[in-house]
Amino acid sequence: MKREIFALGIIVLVIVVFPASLFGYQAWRTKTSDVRVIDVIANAPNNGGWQPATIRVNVGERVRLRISSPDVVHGFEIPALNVRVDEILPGHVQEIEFVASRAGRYPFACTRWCSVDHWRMRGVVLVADTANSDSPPPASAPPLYQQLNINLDEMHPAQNVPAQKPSALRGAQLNLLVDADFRTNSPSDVFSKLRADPKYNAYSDAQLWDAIAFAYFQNAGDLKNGARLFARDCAACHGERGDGTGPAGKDLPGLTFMHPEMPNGPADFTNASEMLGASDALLQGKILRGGMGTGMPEWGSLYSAQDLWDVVAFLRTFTFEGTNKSP
Ligand code: HEC
Ligand SMILES: [Cu+2]
Repeated sequence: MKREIFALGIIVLVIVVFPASLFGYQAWRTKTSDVRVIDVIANAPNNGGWQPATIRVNVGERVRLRISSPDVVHGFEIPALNVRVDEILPGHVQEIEFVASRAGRYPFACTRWCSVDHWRMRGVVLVADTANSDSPPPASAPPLYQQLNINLDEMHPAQNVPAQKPSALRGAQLNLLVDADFRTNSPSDVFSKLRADPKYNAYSDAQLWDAIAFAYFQNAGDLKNGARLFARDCAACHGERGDGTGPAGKDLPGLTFMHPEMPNGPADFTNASEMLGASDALLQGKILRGGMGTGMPEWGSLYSAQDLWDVVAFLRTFTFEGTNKSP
């Protein structure tokens, strides 16, 4: 009796289960065959960087990236397509799928400080539209610094420097809401205008500066997002406290040549006489274009316009304290 049940079991297995699993396998095959699978290797830049660094796909195509890292932990992000893998551990394969609905160039980057050269670890997804090969990319307005004709390579010392660090919190208590456009005017220019206005004669210089700090954060970008981006992308060079002492900021190519006054690293955001002479448009321009003959990377291809304004607002927290929107 036992033997018969066993034999029956074998028959069921051969007649039913095996074909069914084959059938399932076929179904699985056809399902995955309309996915374009691309293997991507993440290596620190001095080990070869992204391979491939240019990924070519078509509009509407389902793409699956299989990302692996032979060396250290990396991250992967295609910001404009909202594709993100926070952690690619050595020896693991991370898979992520996306469909690009519009033709274009979509830069991607590593989001982890994998090495001193980490910020060079970038690549691009090229999405082709095979049906309409000539569809032009959507036009976008030139950045504000270009509209205003600001020369990013000029020094921008502040004409007015406060004796103490301006405080948005003290400014809030003054009940003095000044009206100023910080995108196009530097805080120092705003101060000049207010100081020349007899309406503010009753206020001391320090009070005007506090009012400026308060007014600044009233309309500034999202400090939380700015803080996140700064910690992820900038602190390694500019230092967590913004004072230019980050470990990756040392020995940058061109820095000591272009800036003998910066022997220890890049721009110091706690330096009021530098920062208060810059409008937001100027800072945004420097961040989006990068360069300046130094190791400052460009962020315009990875950040949205809003990201750029948010990180600029966060930079102001190094010279203005006591924001009423806590980061
Ligand atoms: C690889 C190192 C490095 C990284 C990463 C880096 N920077 Fe810089 N940055 C520099 C150097 C070097 C300079 C000095 C260039 C100059 O001002 O001429 C600089 C200059 C700047 C300036 C100009 C300051 C001024 O007073 O003119 C701004 C603003 C700036 N960086 C913002 C950022 C932001 C925001 C990030 C992150 C999104 C960032 N940087 C990431 C190296 C770096
Ligand atoms: Cu990296």
